[in-house]
This record gives sequence, C-alpha cells and structure tokens, in this order.
Amino acid sequence: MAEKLQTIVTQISQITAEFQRELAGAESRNDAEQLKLKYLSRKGPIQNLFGLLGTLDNQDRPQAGAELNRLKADVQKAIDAKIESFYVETASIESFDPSLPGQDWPVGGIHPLMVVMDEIKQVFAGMGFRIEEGNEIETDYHNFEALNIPPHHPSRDMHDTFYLGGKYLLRTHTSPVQIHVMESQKPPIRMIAPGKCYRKDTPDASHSPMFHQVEGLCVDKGVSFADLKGVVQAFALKMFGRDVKVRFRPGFFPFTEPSAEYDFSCFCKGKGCRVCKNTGWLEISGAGMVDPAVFGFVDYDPKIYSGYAFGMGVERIAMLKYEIPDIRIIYENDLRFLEQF
Ligand code: 2NL
Repeated sequence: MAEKLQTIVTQISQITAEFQRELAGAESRNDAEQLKLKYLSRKGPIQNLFGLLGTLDNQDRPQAGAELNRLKADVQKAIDAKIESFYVETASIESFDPSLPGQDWPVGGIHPLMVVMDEIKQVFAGMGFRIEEGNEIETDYHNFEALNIPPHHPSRDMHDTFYLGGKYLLRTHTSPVQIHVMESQKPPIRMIAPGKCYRKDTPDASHSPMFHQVEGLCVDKGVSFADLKGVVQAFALKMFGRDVKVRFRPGFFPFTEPSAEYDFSCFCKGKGCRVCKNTGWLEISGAGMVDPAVFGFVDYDPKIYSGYAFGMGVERIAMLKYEIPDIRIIYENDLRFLEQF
C-alpha cells in the first residue's frame, strides 16, 4: 500500500478510537454538541483528512474517499443519537413552563331552576316543613278524585292530562303526594311536595308540558287562614330577601275552601316595570283552607282538624327572579343562558 494511503487509513482508525472514547464520556447535551463541533467542523480532523485526498495517487483516492465518507457519516449519526438521548430525557423538564395558564376544564353548575327549587325547600325546611316526594306516575284517584275534582271537571280533560292507560296517569300537580302522606299519617302534618308535573300543553312562552311545582300542606287542630298568610309572608321575605308585600285575592280550587290567589309586590317597588307589566304585583300562585271533602277521602275528621294548603310554580318564580322572558329557555340548556348563573 502506498505510504500516504497508509497514513490516512491509520489516522481514520485513530480518530475513530478517540471519538468513541470521547463520545462515551459525554455526560450532557452540551458535551455532545461540543463533540459535534470538534469532529465535524470545517477545521476538524475529518475535514482535515479530506484535504489530504488530493495528495494521494489517483488509484488510491476512491478507497480513501469512501472510508472518510463512512467515518464522517458514522460520527454524525452517533453524535446526533447522543444529542437526541439527552433531549428526550430532559424534554419534560426543559419544556415545562410553569408561568403558562393551566388547561381550562369546564366545570358544571347547578341548573338555575334547581337553585330556585333548593332555595324554596330550604326556606320551608327552616319553618319546620318536611320535604316529601312521591311518584310522577299516579292513579286517577290520588291525582283527581281524592282532591275533590269530580269526573267531569275540565282539568281531567284528555287535552290536559297524559293518561297512561287504565287508572294511571302522569300527575298534573304534586297534590297526590299530600294525599299519600295523609293516608298514611295522622295530623299534625307540615310538609312540602316539590317535583315534576305534566300537562298536555302546547309549549309557548309560559307553558311547558313538564314543569315543577312546590305544594305545601299543614294540618292540625286550630290551623287558620291567618297561619297561611303568616307562612306565605315569611316565605316571601326569605325567598326575595327584601321588604316584600303579599296580597291575597279570592280564588277557586276544588280542593280548598275558601281559596285564594296570592301576589308578591314587584322588585320595582310598585313603580311599574316589564316584569309586573306595570301592575306593581307578581302573581305567584294559589292557596286556601283544605276542603272538608278532601279530609273525608283521607279519613281525617274535619270537625277536629283544619289545614291550609298552597302551591307555586317553580319556573314562574325563577322567571320572575332572573327576568327570564320565556319558559322554554329554562329547558334548552343553551350554555349562553346557563353560564350566566
Ligand atoms: C296553584 C295552586 C294549590 C293546593 C294547591 C292542595 C293539596 C291538598 C289539599 C288541598 Cl292535598 N290543596 N294544594 C291548594 C291550593 C292551591 O296550587 O296554582 N299551584 C301552582
């Protein structure tokens, strides 16, 4: 072999051995980057040998060139792998920026209707009313007959009630819950019945075929209309947290006698606004003294016991409280609505 070729081949093995030793000693990405500079820069040992190719005999040049190219490629590959190994190990630490904002996980909330429902329950629980729940599927007897609603009463009309076949139907109010409680317990009774009710109404701004009611019932010896007025007034104050006035107007329900409708004074304090349609009053719901006929169905003696009952629509109270113009918004679950609460 020609002397000059021999020199280059020897140097290639020396550089290879030296590089392997240094590569094994590299302990950081920086060490590896330094090695890359040292071995592969234009003034490095490999490029230096390429410079010597021109001094070789013509026939030796291809072999020497091929070996140098292989050396350069091997070094390049080994260094890149080394750099990559440090990069992967430290990536999670080096790329973690604690000053960036966190990932936003959407958090749900309680539906505004249920917020109102919970508030109503809380207020009455605070006045000693038990919270009783019943079934949404009821018998005709518990939903109508025991409430002194005779067979041909308009509210029994096929157009109002979802009949399920036989004696079953979807309750049109939560009154059957009170009937069940009175059937199974003797007075004193002080309870509210919150829950879903169903009526075959075509949806519009103020009607929904499913809605929520809270009814209340108090039965004992010597319970009077004055007790009813006091409880409704106390509820108004607690629920709306201000100096609310309550007024009772004559009304009619088959299950109460006498019956009344009651209104709360409006948030506008009588000035007149959109919510009260300039009347200064918000119609809340109905109430009255339990009709003796109802006591007859549950075997309470009306000569010994008397009681008051009241009902209210939860959607209506939520709509008044939050100025919701259309009942259907409550059920649409549009986040633009829900996120306001
Ligand atoms: C309304 C009116 C009312 C009752 C519900 C009732 C229940 C029994 C006996 C007597 Cl078991 N009465 N409930 C009484 C008066 C009115 O609700 O407009 N509710 C939305």
